[in-house]
Amino acid sequence: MRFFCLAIISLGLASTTSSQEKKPADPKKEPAPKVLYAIPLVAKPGEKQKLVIRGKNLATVKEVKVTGADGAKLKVLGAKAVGVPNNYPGERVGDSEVELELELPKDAKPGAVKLTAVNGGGDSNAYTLLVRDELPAIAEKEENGGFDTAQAVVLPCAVEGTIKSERDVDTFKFEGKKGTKVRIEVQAARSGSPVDGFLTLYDADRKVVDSADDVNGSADPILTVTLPKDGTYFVALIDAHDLGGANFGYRLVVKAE
Ligand SMILES: [Ca+2]
Ligand SMILES: [Ca+2]
Repeated sequence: MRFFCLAIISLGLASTTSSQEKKPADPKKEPAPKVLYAIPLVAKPGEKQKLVIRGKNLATVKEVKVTGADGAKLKVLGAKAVGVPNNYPGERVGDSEVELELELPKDAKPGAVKLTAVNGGGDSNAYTLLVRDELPAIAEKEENGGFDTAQAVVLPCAVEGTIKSERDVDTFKFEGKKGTKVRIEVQAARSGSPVDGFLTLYDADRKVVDSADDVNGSADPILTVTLPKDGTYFVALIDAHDLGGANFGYRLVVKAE
């Protein structure tokens, strides 16, 4: 009887020891990567393009998966750590990047294409790539820092631009008709861009018609304005914190509703 009890106790101890050995902690395992945003921010369907994805723990990434676009081709060209300038929010700007060659099919759908970076620690978040839609795409052209150098655009359009340096102001102008309801929207922070957009609409007399900063819980401003008269209107976009850099991309959609 006594022997029987001892046998049970010793079996119990043995089983505890072996389950601890099955789950060893691995202090050498690196943290999984995190993808914050793409440079350029907007991808073009149907074209082979170079793209950089910026984020955290990306320097050791050798594989990036693309989903949501049948027939998409992706090649990793390289990965490295990058510096974060002083005063910049490291969590938003990222400390490493991967360079890719990406070819999306012509029918790639906005909102559907996702990129996942893989390192020894596992998979990153699935980053939703901003993809061009049916709106005419326009490249922002510097210098466009004021009323006199505003870049002329025709509605509807989607400007692809960069807040290229600290205190960069990007100004656009369009011809409007009294009573037209215009929607001006920045797409940046929702796609992970470090840009915290601030939009101001001015009339031909350079008087403020309306402005917007953060809308619907996002740093991306949206302005919806019924134009008060016929004439030229100016749209000025800045970063709300006066930050900027080559990786501060945005898409600015201007259209009549
Ligand atoms: Ca600019
Ligand atoms: Ca904002």
